[in-house]
Amino acid sequence: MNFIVLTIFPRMFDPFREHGIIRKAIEQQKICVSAIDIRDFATGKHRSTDDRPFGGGCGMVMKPEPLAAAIRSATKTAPLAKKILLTPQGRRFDQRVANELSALNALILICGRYEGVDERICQDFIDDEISIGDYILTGGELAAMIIMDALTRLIPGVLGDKESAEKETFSDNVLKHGQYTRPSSFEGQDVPGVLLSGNHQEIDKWRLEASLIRTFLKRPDLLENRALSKEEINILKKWCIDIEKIIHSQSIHGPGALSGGQ
Ligand code: 4FL
Repeated sequence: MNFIVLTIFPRMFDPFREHGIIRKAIEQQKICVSAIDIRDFATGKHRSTDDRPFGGGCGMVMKPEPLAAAIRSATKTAPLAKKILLTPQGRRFDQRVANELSALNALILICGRYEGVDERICQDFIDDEISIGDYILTGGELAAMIIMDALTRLIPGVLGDKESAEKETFSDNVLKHGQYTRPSSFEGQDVPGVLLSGNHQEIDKWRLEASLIRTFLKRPDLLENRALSKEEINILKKWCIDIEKIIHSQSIHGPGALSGGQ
């Protein structure tokens, strides 16, 4: 995957390139991350990339000419690249969008700064607008890194055996169960015995149940979007029955039965 980032802070991407799986992916030529300085395409004495908004108001707007020139230059090196503007006004980035974009060969990621980008750029030079969440950053650079990071780990061969198979979380609308490693007892807390049993059928059962209950407690919204298997429905039904038992016992011996109070 060829990532071309257009930014006024290209050096922000140096540490991104130099660590961990991203670094390895670059070394293995699975990805290429080039950060192009929009200022290189600015003209005039001050090479400014921003200007005051027509109509007044606070903040600065990114000028159209340097951005257009930078996008045209990047498009020359990657003619088929999808041109994505990072902006809080874009469609929300999630694992689905990550999967969708990971099918592409090249992305041009345009990092806006200041109060925004001249509207004529958004209209004529952009294929897609993406937001990483409902908050305002100082610029799109971190959003671009997040997108590149999420896409890189989806590229076949980028994650080794040690890290792989993790693609499940979120794309399947269920959270991962708790994980444990040695020691089996840590500060008085023991690893669930079943995980030490070596019984893989029981371990799988425990993990599925732990995933489901965790999703129900932490992110019930995800569960609503999951196509539940028969086994999963049975697990949920078992909880329902257990909870009903508790409620039933309360209505017999329930609050007030002993104290006579409120
Ligand atoms: C981009 C926020 C993507 C959230 C300021 C400039 C942003 C952003 N997702 N804030 N770009």
